[in-house]
Amino acid sequence: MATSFLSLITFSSIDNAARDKIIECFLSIKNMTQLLPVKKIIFLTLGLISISQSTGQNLAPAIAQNASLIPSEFTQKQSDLLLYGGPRTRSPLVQWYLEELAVSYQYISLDIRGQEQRQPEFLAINPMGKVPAMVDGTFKLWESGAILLYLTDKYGKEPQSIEERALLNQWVIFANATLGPGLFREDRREREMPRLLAPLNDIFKQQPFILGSELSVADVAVGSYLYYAKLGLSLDFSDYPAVETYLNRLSKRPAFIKTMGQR
Ligand SMILES: N[C@@H](CCC(=O)N[C@@H](CS)C(=O)NCC(=O)O)C(=O)O
Repeated sequence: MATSFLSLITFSSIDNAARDKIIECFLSIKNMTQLLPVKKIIFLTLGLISISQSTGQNLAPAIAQNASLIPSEFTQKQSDLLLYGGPRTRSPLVQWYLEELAVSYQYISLDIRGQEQRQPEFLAINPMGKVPAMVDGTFKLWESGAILLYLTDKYGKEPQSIEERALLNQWVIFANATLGPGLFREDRREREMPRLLAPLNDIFKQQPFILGSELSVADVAVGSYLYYAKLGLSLDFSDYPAVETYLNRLSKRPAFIKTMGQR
């Protein structure tokens, strides 16, 4: 909870004096162990109003803008997992998988245009300054594919063998290293699209998901790139009808609608 709240303060556009006062206020309230959470909220609200008056700064916009950073105790959502993303980025694909796995998490949306991803606080999480990035307890991880595979290992159905796990790696790496560039890089698209989509079409003619009858992390990785390409680049997949059907199937899933579908 403290991490989330301090992130809220750190990423808010308020001045340092106000920020220090808020942190001081938050920490003193947090340490009042005898107080019920609801009373803590009341105290914190009163504290923020008084800081707002004493510093002459209106804190409401900063807090409203960062509503997603409100810590778990306040939202009654118990989760140590923080996912950092931003508008018009690929972070919804990780959200999609978190929703499929029913893992509780807090989503922190960075202002990418405002370069929040280049601020020291975020560079301490991902020194490359890119989203998505994840913090699970004290563990930090970035690169969407690595995050997906971590989530599968921690929360997904256990692979039966090294070979089964290797197939998940294969598809996640394929999505990021081959399919993504093949569809999104204009200089490659004409040559790569038929080479990549025809075999995918053959797979989906045989089975509903990449590895058979059930959705796996492979579908989240591959399906999201196909979806981004179709939606963002208006690519015509009509030569690959089984791929179209596959995308329709994915896009009807509640976890998809809640995340990718909101993009
Ligand atoms: N291969 C990385 C790509 C990460 C990436 O390029 N993220 C973009 C958003 S989709 C970003 O953070 N851009 C901001 C920047 O480069 O400053 C992954 O899959 O996570």
